[in-house]
Parts: sequence; C-alpha cells; structure tokens
Amino acid sequence: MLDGFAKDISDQLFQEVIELSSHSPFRHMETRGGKRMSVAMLNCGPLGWVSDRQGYRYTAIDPVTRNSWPSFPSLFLELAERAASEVGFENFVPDACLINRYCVGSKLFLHQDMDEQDQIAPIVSISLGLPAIFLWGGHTRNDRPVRHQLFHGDVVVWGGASRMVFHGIDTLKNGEHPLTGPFRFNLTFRKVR
Ligand code: MD3
Ligand code: FE
Repeated sequence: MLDGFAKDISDQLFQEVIELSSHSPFRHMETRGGKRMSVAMLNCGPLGWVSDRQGYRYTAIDPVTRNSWPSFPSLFLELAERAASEVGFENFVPDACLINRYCVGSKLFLHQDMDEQDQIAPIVSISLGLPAIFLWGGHTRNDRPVRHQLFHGDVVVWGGASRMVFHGIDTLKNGEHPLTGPFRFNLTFRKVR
C-alpha cells in the first residue's frame, strides 16, 4: 500500500488515459452470462483483458478496433516498475494494463484474478479520481471482506499470498473530482505470460 505514490504525476497519468481512449475506446464488456458490466474498460500494452459470452481471457487484438491494443506509455512502465521495486519486486515488466472507469453506481463484484498464467508476479494498481471502497476478502468467497478506502494517487502492489484473495469495489458514490470529474479510474499492471 503506497498512499499517494502517484499523486505528483497524476495529471500526466490522466492525460495518457485520455489519449489512450482516443485510440481504444472505453467500453462496457459483457460477462459470460450476457450482463453488461457497470465498469467501462480499455487496455494498453501487448495483451488486454477481455470478457464476452465466451468468458474471460487475454488477447493481443482489441475486439472493438480490431487493431493491437495501444502501446504502453513509457510513464506507465516507469511508474509500475518503480512501485513494484519499492516493495521488493525488482525488475517488474508488465505485459498488460487494464484501465477501469467507474461512474456513480458502478461496482465490481468480489472476484479473484486468475486469468494470468504468471501468478508469481505482482499486480500493481493505481487509483485516479473519485475515492472508492475497496473490498478485501479472504481466500474463499464467504470470508467477510475488510473495507478500505482508495484515494486519488494511491498505489497498491499485490504479490505473494495477497495475489489470490477475493476483492472488489463497492458501489461508487457520486462526486466531482477536480481532475477526472464524475469518474474513478483504476489502472492495473499485470504480467500475464
Ligand atoms: C488484489 N480492480 O481490475 S484494484 C481488477 O479498483 C480489479 O478497479 C479493482 O480488481 C479496481 O481486477 C481493484 C486492486 C487490485 C487489483 C488486482 C488484485 C487488487 C487485487 C489482484 C489480486 C488481489
Ligand atoms: Fe481484480
């Protein structure tokens, strides 16, 4: 948990997100069951996470644009590497970055991140904009989650035993953030392969 680690470069990070979204738009993916997710997503880097009626997977091609996902802004790679090494994961080189966009009412149900082949590498997460309640569960879905607020500029590195815990985001409350307006953004850097 690196409180405010990305705050001093949050303006540039947000500008990069806007730039990326002009190449690969935010979209509401469908779950396997055909429900529209309330969180809008896009990816950058060699691989991107996608969900549709066939399920979840990583792809090299954006199904919306039919092109490669936009490449990593160098600022993203530098920050992810710097954050990971701060907590002892040296030389972290992600091959995927999922960007989630939450608006009022969006939520992410409790889940585990299991679609990455590399389950040793950490996941680095960066929060921008409106605050949200992170739900930090245990190793089974029934463990009652601990609530923890994530703020603009917070960075969390998930490695080791915490990598496989159930987690989610509680329903976003409405608000207005000076940088991101009515949204919360979360960037997660992953090493998939
Ligand atoms: C704990 N995103 O994209 S970030 C996700 O804020 C995801 O958008 C949330 O869960 C968000 O999969 C939470 C923090 C996070 C990300 C990955 C984790 C926590 C994690 C993987 C394992 C354990
Ligand atoms: Fe997750």
